Amino acid sequence: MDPLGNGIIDPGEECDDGNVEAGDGCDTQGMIEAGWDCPQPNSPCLHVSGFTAGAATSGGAVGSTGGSSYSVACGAGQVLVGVRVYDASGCSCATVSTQVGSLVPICAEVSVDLAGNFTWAAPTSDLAEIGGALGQGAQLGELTCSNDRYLIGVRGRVNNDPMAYGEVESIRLRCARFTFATHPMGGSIARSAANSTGDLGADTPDVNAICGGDALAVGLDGYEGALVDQVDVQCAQLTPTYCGDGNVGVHESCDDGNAVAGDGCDTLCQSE
Ligand SMILES: [Ca+2]
Ligand SMILES: [Ca+2]
Ligand SMILES: [Ca+2]
Ligand SMILES: [Ca+2]
Repeated sequence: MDPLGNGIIDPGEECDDGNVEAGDGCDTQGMIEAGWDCPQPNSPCLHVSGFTAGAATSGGAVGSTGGSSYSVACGAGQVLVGVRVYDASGCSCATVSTQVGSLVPICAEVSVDLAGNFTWAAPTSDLAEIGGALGQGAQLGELTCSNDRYLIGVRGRVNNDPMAYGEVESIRLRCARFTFATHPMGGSIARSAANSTGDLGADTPDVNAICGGDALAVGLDGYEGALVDQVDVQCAQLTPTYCGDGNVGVHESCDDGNAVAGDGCDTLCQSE
């Protein structure tokens, strides 16, 4: 009997979904296709439909404690992809003319295409502004990771001028690409090396707060006084959600127990 498509994972096969058709997660040679997982032999494969973020832990901080603490987190199914930064309006507390007076975190929904590539669409939410009364100056600009990358940390310079309190003086984003490996449960998610966006604020960045492992940023904690005193990056590991497992995950509008299109619920578990 031909080992291909016999429902048993034979030597040289990564999967066997009981057929020799491609495009359903297990190809004509018994190899798992990009964006899919095939946890059960002789059963349909499951398509990765998105990701959920686990519990957040600190990736480190830029700046000093002081003022009041804040904590902002992206909503379910969302992660941080950027920040909007405002200058310190009317601040005579430092000798520098430009520093991070306030910032607004920007979140977007994690999505995955049919080939298993991570992308994000237009940001879907603005969270509360971080920073005090002096923070509502001119908009210095908006930094976002490119839409095939996600925020994994920030890099900034702390204001060490004699009359200052160690506020965040400048900020840049650290971004990385995430990919879903084409191997069964456990191969999961890999992260590329970080690249940087440009700087908003004064002087040269020199302090890193960055997520470790394959984690990415889902929120910001820290302290705010008249200015942004500290930014603490909150990080979380991603866990894939699957279309075809019968559970309607956070990125799915339906799950009819298969990852087949044409029956009202498509391959990424979106209603048709
Ligand atoms: Ca086989
Ligand atoms: Ca197949
Ligand atoms: Ca599902
Ligand atoms: Ca379906």
